Amino acid sequence: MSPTITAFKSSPDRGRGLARDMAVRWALEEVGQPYDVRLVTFAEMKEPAHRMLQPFGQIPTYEDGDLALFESGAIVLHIAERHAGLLPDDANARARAITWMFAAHSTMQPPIVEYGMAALFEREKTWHEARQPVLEQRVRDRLNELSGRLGDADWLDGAFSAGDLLMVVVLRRLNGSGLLEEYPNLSAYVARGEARSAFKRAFADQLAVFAAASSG
Ligand code: GTB
Repeated sequence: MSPTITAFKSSPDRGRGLARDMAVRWALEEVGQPYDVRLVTFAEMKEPAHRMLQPFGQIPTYEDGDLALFESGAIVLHIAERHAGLLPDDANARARAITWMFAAHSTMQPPIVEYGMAALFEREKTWHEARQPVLEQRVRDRLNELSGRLGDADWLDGAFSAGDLLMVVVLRRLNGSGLLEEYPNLSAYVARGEARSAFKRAFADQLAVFAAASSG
């Protein structure tokens, strides 16, 4: 039996691959694990049945037999531990790759999400104009540090890993902001991730869902 994940029936990102099922789809594609998708509306995500799987009423979730998981990072880690291809065999290299997964979600993601949310939902607030440069600088500080660490390497620590997968997914949220473009090595890093065939398949699949919802 293939695992089943949940995703938006009609994603507010209009198929740009920014919703968090993207990381899970990409991980499953990287390891060659077929999967099913159950599409949910915003209303369905708030129903008790979905909250049994995801207590915060969000996507994505992951079900495989009697295992049910939520949190995209935990799901990607589970996939990476179950299948070859996303974590190195060497114990220390594996621990470092997992560290990069946490760095993506715990260190890079918060200022990036805060910046994106402000741009999307707080434009009309009286304090928006004063706050935006502060949020922008917080993102720049992190990008600067990450850029320095990546240098001219292809990936963060040797071969492509689940750490790179989550980092690329997080950095993609800056697409179109102009901030990522200030760091040519990070732009190239994201482009390298997006050029992977597994990414392309995952992206095409989530885009097809949005296209179907828009045409129906
Ligand atoms: N920490 C959780 C995880 O990583 O799994 C966060 C999950 C999450 O934020 N899910 C969002 C959700 O279900 C969808 S992805 N939101 C509904 C709700 O909370 O009611 C976040 C997202 C939404 C939209 C865009 N966008 O339009 O660009 C990008 C990302």
